[in-house]
Amino acid sequence: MRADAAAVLDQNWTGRSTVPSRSLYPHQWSWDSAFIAIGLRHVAADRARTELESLLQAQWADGRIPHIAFSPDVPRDAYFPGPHFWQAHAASGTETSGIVQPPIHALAAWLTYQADPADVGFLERVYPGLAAWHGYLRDRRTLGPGGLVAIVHPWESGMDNSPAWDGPLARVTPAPAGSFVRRDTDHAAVTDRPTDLDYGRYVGLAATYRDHGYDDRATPHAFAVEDPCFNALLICSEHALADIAARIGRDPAPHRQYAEELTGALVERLFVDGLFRSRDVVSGEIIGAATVAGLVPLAVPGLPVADELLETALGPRFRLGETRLVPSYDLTADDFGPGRYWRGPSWFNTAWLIHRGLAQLGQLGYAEALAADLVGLAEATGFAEYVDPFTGAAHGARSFSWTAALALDVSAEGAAS
Ligand code: 9WN
Repeated sequence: MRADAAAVLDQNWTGRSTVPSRSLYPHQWSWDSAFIAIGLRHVAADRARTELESLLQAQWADGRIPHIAFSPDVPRDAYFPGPHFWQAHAASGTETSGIVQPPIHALAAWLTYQADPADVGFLERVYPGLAAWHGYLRDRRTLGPGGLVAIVHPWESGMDNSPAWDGPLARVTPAPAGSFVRRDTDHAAVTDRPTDLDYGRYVGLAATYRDHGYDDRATPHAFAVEDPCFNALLICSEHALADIAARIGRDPAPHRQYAEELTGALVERLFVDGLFRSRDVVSGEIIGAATVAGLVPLAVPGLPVADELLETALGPRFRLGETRLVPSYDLTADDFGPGRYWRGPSWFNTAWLIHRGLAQLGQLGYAEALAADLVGLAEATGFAEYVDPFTGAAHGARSFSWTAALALDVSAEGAAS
């Protein structure tokens, strides 16, 4: 498995970064690169560092790390929405998208450093960019009253088609059908992917943000949501940033303090009936849908409600230990679909995050079983993008980079560190 996983990462390496999939996603994606570095560190620590540093080359002057850094070597229409749609550039000149993805990068940088602790220079190089990234989120994306950060597009969650977005998305005027051409359905099963109506709404939202210069204060955000996965990863990364700061002789205290503030707000604002939910910032209402995003806070160090959350993971909605990996959506929901994008199937990255949480909590039986499932399924499916939570059947892209990287990580010694 390890040799096959390393071969996937070799095939998907472009010289400076790793594409998630040669067919479906031929550029550099933000949170993918972080997960990829977490696995790559075990086989090529230099490439793991380059992966993260090349992503930081795509950072904007305002601190945001865009969700896609476009490769100049790929045809401009290979992925939609491509560079001509976003019309956005990093300070370095790299063409990028204008939205973001969950901030797991500082955690990835800290884990990458631990694979080769002699290279403190790496931490010195990445710390300013990572701190500016968190600063952007804190200063520009604290849109609601409670201190949590908000996403302004479903793609920013990394769980594009989650049922949690259906309510807030219903307010969004879709871009007219025929005003754009999807490319994702060229490479993946149409029945698995988002509907044309939802896709039109994604495009409409992104166009509005673009037409306001990606200025968070000027844009009338029709979609603004506090997502538990996004905020949990910001907390994990603030703890990692504190560790990085301490290692390079800077003050860790502000990072620990922000992590503590966010943890309090996460529990107070989003923990409802044993699970973290999203909150719609526009209406102020909690969104009821029970999704895997609500289990990701298990990875937050010192989470005060971890026991209750673990009960929910083991209960009928997710059946941890009885299903393959962790389903993306409530197994008891009427609209659960085992193959529908982010509406039922299991992903390897969310399983890795929950595995990390279980290991931190000392739940080693559940953690080891999940790790074994992750490695076994990665190999059996040819490193699929996602799987059916009952049968383990492969869906989406194959030779998918984060699947290979995270299987490498959990099979490596000291994986939970
Ligand atoms: C939009 C690249 C990305 C992942 C996301 C996943 C999917 C893109 C898409 O692929 O999103 O960003 O076209 O559906 O949902 O988590 O980062 O692998």
